[in-house]
Amino acid sequence: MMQSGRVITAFGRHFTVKLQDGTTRHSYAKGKKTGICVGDYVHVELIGQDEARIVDILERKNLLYRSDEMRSKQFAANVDILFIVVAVEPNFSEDLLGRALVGAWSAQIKPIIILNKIDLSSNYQAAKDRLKTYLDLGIELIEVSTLNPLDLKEKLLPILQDHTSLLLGQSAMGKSSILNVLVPAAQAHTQEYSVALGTGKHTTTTTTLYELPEINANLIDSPGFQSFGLKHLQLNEVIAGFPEFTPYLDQCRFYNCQHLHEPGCGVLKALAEHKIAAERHALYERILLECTAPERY
Ligand SMILES: Nc1nc2c(ncn2[C@@H]2O[C@H](COP(=O)(O)OP(=O)(O)O)[C@@H](O)[C@H]2O)c(=O)[nH]1
Ligand SMILES: [Mg+2]
Ligand SMILES: [Zn+2]
Repeated sequence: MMQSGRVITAFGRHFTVKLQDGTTRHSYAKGKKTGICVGDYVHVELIGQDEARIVDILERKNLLYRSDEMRSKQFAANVDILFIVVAVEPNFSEDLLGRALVGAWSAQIKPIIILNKIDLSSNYQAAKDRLKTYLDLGIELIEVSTLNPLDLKEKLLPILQDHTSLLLGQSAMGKSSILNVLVPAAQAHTQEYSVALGTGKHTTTTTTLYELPEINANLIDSPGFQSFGLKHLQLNEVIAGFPEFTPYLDQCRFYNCQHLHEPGCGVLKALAEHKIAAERHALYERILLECTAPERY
């Protein structure tokens, strides 16, 4: 019998699929089918009482990649909102924040920055100052402390409602603490798993989609996940990650300008006039060079 459902965990070739009746099934990919990931809507064939075989992936709204040392791997699909968790302390990386924004905007996902640990008041203003560049881009900022869980829920639950959101943050920003406030049932699952695959030992992380049924919300967490893979992006997708370039793009002399060294480039002119932040253009250049470098295997 065929049914539709959504992939809520992925672990190698093993998946958990939540069916429309609310039950979950341990599922396998049919034959050589690959590329199934958390957040995918799928068709399954039911097998026995509690297993299923995934036969089809329905069309995706978007698909996100995580980077590892070697290359990018797809890991989540059909995401509406990206929450980027930064903290008053320790200092957050602007490189990672900028990359997360490129990942979100290139995939038509709304980014929202969560500034956590606002109870640490002595460094609060410095953190706000470092965020100014991003707030000037029009990104929404939510300020929370996990020491005040009621306030945190009051601020975040209305945004989560009716959407699939992804939580991202470099370590020590408080991502697990926030997840545990929003989804108490997540507590047991936030550690990383290690499995033996074939002859070699690999450390693998499980991406999990948590449900908040009262508000029809889904929250995806991927332990150990700090940065999107961006190497698959095309030039126009990287540029979409730098919305402050937009007003100058039509001033470039060449229609295929990469805004790196070209004469008559509107973006470089704006950079020279300090209308574009130097660190932002430097990040653009780093990402673009990574995208055009050959992949290593
Ligand atoms: N003062 C303060 N500490 C926090 C807050 N949220 C998390 N922490 C602490 O920050 C550290 C890192 O938190 P954790 O949730 O493990 O961060 P993760 O690495 O991003 O998952 C832990 O010691 C937490 O207790 C907060 O709102 N205020
Ligand atoms: Mg954590
Ligand atoms: Zn240009």
